[in-house]
Amino acid sequence: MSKLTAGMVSLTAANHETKTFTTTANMWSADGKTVTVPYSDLDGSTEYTVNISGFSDADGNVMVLDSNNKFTTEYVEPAAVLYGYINDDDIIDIIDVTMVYQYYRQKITLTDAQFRAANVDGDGGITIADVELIYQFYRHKISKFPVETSS
Ligand SMILES: [Ca+2]
Ligand SMILES: [Ca+2]
Repeated sequence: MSKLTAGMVSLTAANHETKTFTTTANMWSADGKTVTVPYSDLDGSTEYTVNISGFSDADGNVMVLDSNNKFTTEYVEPAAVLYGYINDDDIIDIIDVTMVYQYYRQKITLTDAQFRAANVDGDGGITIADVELIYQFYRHKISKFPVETSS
């Protein structure tokens, strides 16, 4: 009876990230009434708006964009930050100091997790102060970082 049309479903997150899915034949149920959209990798604790467009009826009339549906993903506990542990081992040593210093000197890049672990004074960025603090920790001059004592 009706010919298949490619509808479009997209999810817009509160942070404006958008994931778009174009429906294909194998997403339709046997009776042609239900579309199943597979997805993964949504962010936790995030409200998504479901935008549905592009579906048409038997006469080819295309539906009006519908953005009336929202859902919120479950809260996700943020991963604990292990301050000062930059490379992937269990010790704060000269390697960590060196890596943060090299990042500060713009010689290397850090992952987001490494950046958080390196920002031991809790300000906005990685400065020589972070390098010095990690060095002091390594030399047993301090046993805690400022970011761990505040808050
Ligand atoms: Ca280390
Ligand atoms: Ca810092």
